[in-house]
Amino acid sequence: MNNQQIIEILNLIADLLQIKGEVIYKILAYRKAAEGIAGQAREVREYWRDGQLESIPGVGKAIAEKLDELFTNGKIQYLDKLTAEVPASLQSLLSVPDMGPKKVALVWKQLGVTNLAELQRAAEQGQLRTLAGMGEKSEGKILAGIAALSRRSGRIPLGQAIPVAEELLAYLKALPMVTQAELAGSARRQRETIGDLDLVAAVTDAKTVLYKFVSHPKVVAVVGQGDTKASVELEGGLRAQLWVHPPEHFGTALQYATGSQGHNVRLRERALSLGYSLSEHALTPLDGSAPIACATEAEVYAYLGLPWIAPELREDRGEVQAALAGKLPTLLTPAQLISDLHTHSTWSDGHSSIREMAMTAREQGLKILAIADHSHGLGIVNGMSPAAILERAHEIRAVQAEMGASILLLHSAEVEIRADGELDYADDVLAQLDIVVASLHVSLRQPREQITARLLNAIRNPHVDIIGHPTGRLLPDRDGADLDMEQILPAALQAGVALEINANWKRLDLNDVSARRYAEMGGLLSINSDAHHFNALARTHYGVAVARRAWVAPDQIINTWNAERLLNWLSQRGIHQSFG
Ligand code: DGT
Ligand code: CA
Ligand code: ZN
Repeated sequence: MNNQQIIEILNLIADLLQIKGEVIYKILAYRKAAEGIAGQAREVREYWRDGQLESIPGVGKAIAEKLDELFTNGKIQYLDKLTAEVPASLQSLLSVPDMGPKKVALVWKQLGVTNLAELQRAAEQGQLRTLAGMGEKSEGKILAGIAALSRRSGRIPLGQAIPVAEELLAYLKALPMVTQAELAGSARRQRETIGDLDLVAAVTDAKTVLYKFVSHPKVVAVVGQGDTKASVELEGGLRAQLWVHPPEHFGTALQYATGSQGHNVRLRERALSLGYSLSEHALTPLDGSAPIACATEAEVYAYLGLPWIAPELREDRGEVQAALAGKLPTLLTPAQLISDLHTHSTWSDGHSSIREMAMTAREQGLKILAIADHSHGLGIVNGMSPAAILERAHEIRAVQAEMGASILLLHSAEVEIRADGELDYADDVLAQLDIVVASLHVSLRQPREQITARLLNAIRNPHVDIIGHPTGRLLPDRDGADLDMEQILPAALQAGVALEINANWKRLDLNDVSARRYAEMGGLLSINSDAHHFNALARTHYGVAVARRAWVAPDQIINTWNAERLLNWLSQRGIHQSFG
């Protein structure tokens, strides 16, 4: 139980009291305690252990008793009582942006609203504006809030789920009754977001392993538990399920649980055509002879006359046909990336110096690093003026001199594509840079035609080499710009511009589908960290996953090129007059 969770519990109590219409001082007591805890660097659990809960500002005797109960029993009876008194559907109204406990209480008591559907109806019928302290405007906001809520996918970015999966896997692998444990499902296929985590374990004692799984400290609720499978909810709302099998079934089990469902359907069709039925337990000959157990995935594919297919390709996007024809793509690996061409330093909104970035890049085996600080345009914080580019050049040269031939530093900028489609720097400024990234950050909601024209303008500027995070989307739920890719991709191809696969797991932009389209046309792509701190330089493997899911040949990723080839490409694109 960490401080953040305790704060949420105290605020929930306050919300419920407020919905119920309790006296205000009681409500404030919980809010003040939550604020007091928010100001603590130390864990509340430590105060509790030392018997010092009441030394936390805002925590009096009554609340200290409740916290004591929470640490001792894992729950607070008072909260259970409150949640029983206030209908759960009513509590869910709190998740509507703009619906605080005060408004929830008001619509409940005045209009009898107890759930989302009723709230929506009341707002649509103009009933909310009749309530004290509300008007047409807040009614509109609530309607927009309900719409936003229903658009939320409930999916979790891959980069957020993977660390949790790794922790669970390490925990399972440490158990003596577990001989193997692997990630499966969409997370193993490296989809950009995942619905839930799927884990598969080969075990010698199913019951004990499932029991251990549901008692992991991160588990907040057990959703289901059977003889071969358990499903849990983890801290933060992520769900995970574990499937256990005897070691001799591990291959079929892992294959099944990895999916995708469409890929599995194709494999079962293939199995049937060869006279087998395929399940998570075995390959069973249709002629009635004994089932064949497969301990590895490779065996499953081999029995079906197929090479092993990488999980990233298992989306029923032609991979089984390609495997049959011996035409599976050669996939990129993280070690093949030797440059990072979109990074920031303290010269714009980065938090590390050029020297720190260069040292870390070299430690990680990179041969080329482009420092691409933001341009100074409207709405961009701490961007570089053209004069600052010249000053920065001195510093890049000094660090380059210190590092010698071990790494090549490139003078770059992430130039803003302004709302009117113009670039932030004039052509003579762009011409001073070794390599130029152009990106959209502002006015992403322009109509399709306008924003497409804006990006086309940047693509056609001969100084621009890479389009950074082309759509501007943010995972899981903020859509990117409404770009017409049918215009963007051919134009980029014609201009010879590389489109970025931004490796930040909140972006992964381009996505796998557009990246595959562009690669099939013969276009170039660039996988970059967009690091704003030297710590973030290493995290390009999610970008590699997108490239793999997009079937991109490593040679079409410009970050696999050595310095000679990259510089050659840049000089053929002309225009640049290096500082170097
Ligand atoms: P998600 O969790 O929505 O990101 O996507 P997945 O692919 O992880 O799907 P999930 O969690 O519903 O199921 C995990 C795997 O189990 C899935 O990838 C394949 C297998 N599976 C689930 N349901 C079915 C099914 O109805 N038919 C087949 N063939 N496989 C299934
Ligand atoms: Ca899943
Ligand atoms: Zn950036």
